[in-house]
Amino acid sequence: MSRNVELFARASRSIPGGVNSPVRAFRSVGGTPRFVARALGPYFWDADDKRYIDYIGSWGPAILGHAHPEVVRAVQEAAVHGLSYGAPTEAEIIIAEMLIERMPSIEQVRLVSSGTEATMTAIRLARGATGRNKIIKFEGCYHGHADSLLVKAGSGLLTFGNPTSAGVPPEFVAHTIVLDYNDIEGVRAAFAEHGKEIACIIVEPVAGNMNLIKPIPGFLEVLRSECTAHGALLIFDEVMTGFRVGPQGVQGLTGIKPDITTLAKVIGGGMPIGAFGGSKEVMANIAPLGGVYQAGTLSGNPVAVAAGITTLKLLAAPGFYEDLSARTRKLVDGLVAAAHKHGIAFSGDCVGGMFGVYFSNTVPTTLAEVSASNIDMFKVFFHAMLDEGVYFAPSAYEAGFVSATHDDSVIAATIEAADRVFAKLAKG
Ligand code: HOZ
Repeated sequence: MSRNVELFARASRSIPGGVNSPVRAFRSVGGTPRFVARALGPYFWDADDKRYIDYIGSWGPAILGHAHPEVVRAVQEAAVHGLSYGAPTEAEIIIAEMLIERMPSIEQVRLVSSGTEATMTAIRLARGATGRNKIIKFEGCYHGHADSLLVKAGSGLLTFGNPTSAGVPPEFVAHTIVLDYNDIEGVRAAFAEHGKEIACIIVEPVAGNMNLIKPIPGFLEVLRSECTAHGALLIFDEVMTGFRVGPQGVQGLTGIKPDITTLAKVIGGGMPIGAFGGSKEVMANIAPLGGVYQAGTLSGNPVAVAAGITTLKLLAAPGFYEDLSARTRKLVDGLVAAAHKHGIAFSGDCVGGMFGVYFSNTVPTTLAEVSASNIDMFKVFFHAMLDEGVYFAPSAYEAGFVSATHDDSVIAATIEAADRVFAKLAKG
C-alpha cells in the first residue's frame, strides 16, 4: 500500500481532514494528498519516495528553489543563538530597512508572523486611521482568515462550494462590501453610495487565490483615485505578489502606490513571517505610537528574519526577475502550445514567477469566468500530471509558482509530460 495512503488515514484520525490547511486535502481534485518527505531545488519527494517537479513552492516562498544552501545556512546560524526572544533585535531593523528601500510605498513597516496577521491588522489600521467601519473587498480575493475578510474569499472556501465560512456572525461582515474583481463601475457605485463610511479597499493587485487573475487596464488606477477622492485607504495585499512578480511587487510594475501594503511568503524565504507597512503618517496609528493595537510574541522571529534577509539579498542579483519571468513565460507558452496541438481549449497567463493555466479558450478576468472553465478536465489533468511526476496546485482556483531552479530541462520535462497528458485527454 502507498505510504501516502497510510499517512493520510493516520493523519485523518488526529488532524481534522488529515491536513493543517484545507486545500492540501485534495478535496477539489479527489484522491490522496502527497505527504512531503523532503525537497530540493525544483523538486520534492513524497512518502513513497516518488519525485515531483513542484509548481507550488510553498505557495510562493520557495522562489530560490527548495532548501537553497545560503538560506539554510542563515537559518542554522541564527538558530544556534536562540529561537525566539520576545525582545527586539538588530536583524529586525535590517529587514525593515530592506523592505522600505525596495517597496515604493513603505516608509515604516511592522513584522508579524503570517499573511493573515498582516491583512487582519492592515484592516484594523485602516479603520483606526480613518475612523470609518466599511471595507471593500473583491470576490475571489483571499486575504487570510480573519472574520471580516472571510466573505467570498477564493480557493480554500470555493473548494467546498462554500463561499463564506461558518462561524462568522453576520454582524462581523456587515461592514464588508464585496464587489466583482475588475468591476470598475461597481467600485465607483459603492463609493457614490457609501463614500463617507468606507475605511479602505483591500485587493490582491494580481489575484492568486482564484487561479491567477490580472487587473484589467484602469482597475487599480480607479481604486487609487476613488480612495483618494473619498478619504479611504488603499491596501495592496502583496502577500503572494510581493517579491514574486517583480523586485517591488505589483506596485513597482504598475506605479500605483497603495497606502498600506501587506507582505509575507517570499520575505520569510519559507519561514513563517508577515509584514504590513505604509507611510509614517499612517503607521503612527499603530501601538505604541497610536491607538491601533497589534502585538505578537513571535513577531520578528530571529530565525525567520535571518531566512528573509538572505532571501531578499539573493533576489537582488542582477537579472533575477528577468530570468524568472522568462522561465515562467516559457512554461506557460509551452503548456498552451501542447494543449492546442491536441485541440484542447486551454489558456495561460503569468506575471514574474507566478502563473495561471485555465481549461478555457481565453484567459479569465473574473472569478465567474474561472468557474466557467472546464474544471472537470482540470481534475483529470491534475492527476495525470501527478502520475507523470509533476505537482500543480490541487485546485483550479490556485495560481502556480516557478523558482529560479526550474531550469530549461525541468520546464522541458514538464511540457513533454503535459503533451502526453493532453494527447490522452484529447482521446477522451
Ligand atoms: N489556499 C492557500 C493558498 N492560496 C493554501 C495554503 C496552504 O495550504 O498552504
